[in-house]
Amino acid sequence: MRIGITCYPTYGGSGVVATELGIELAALGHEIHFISYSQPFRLTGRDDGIFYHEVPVSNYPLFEFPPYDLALASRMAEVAEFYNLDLLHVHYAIPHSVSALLARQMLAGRGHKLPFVTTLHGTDITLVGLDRSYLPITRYSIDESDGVTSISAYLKAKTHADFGVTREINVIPNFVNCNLYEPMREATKREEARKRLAEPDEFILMHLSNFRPVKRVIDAVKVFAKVTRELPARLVLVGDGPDRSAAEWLAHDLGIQGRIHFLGKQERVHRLLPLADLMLMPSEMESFGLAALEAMACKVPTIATRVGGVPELIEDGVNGMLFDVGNVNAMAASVIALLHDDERHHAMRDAARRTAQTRFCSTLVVPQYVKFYEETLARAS
Ligand code: GMT
Repeated sequence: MRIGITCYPTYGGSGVVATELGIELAALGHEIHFISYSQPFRLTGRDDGIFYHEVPVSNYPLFEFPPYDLALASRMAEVAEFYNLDLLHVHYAIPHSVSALLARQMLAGRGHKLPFVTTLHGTDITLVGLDRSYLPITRYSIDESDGVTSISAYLKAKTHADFGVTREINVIPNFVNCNLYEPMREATKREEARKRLAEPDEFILMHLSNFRPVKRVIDAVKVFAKVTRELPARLVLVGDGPDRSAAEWLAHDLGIQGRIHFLGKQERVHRLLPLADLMLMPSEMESFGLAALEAMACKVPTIATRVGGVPELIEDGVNGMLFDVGNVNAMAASVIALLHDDERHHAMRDAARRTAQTRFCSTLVVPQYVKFYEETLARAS
């Protein structure tokens, strides 16, 4: 198949999923065309069968807000026509599915069928999409999509309930490449790599996000502050975003800045994650929680909040632990108890990897997308 993929190319889980999907599909022999305003950050240009088309957004003094959605629709239609695309797959409904709808209509007039699939990721439904200025058009573009998928059963139910959408939505969960995201096999290599972050007797806690308020990175620092009073430990914060400076100030005020590494945005998180003992994901909301899955594939259990689609991934006490949002005392107490209990920690590490391997590996999930495309194309023809 020749597939056009549109996503937000900067940091964010939906862009990661879209990019990894494109890479996996290309490896299966499909031709993939990314259409976006900049190259998706995890796309290194290394793969055969992958093309990238930039969307130029020209400005004009009259435009206080340059109309990206229109430029995107034009580019989608152009690329589809020029490369004879079979379908478009847009990630995050706003505004991508509206642009895809326009592109489909533009081409229909010229006898080119261009069905599109919309994948719902999270705040396009739970936050931004609920804004009255976006809700009617988002609902319309979801209804008009040739196929709709959501990344968790939670998000599917939310879309039906909050948007009044009645159409079929297929749940296709987030996935991870279990051969790339894996534990470090050689203990000596792992010990060697950990030395760059911590002393040999110290535990490593990690947090990976785009530091938006919804991720509650401040809670991660608060949990760590309690843990480090009881255990030798370091906190490694991977990513960047609006709450980074607040987290830095908090670390400073608590006198623990010397025990925290702020690594900023990192391209090769699959090399960092296996070095951790635990992952912290104290989010206000996660429709799935891709960062936790990536950690789990590396044998790193996650201390997470019981929100959104997270319980579809994390089984409390088995492959990770779940808490109420903001309950930093309970999170810290459980981290301390778990790290004191080597046997339990090991069992949880094994269970985390097993969950990733048996339910969320790209080899299991990507074929679900391929099947869904085939069904969508058959319905649209
Ligand atoms: O919806 C968002 O907040 C944006 C999106 C992103 O680009 O980071 O995150 C969502 O999509 C991820 C990939 O499918 C999920 O793993 C995240 O849980 C989800 N974030 C939220 O629901 C807050």
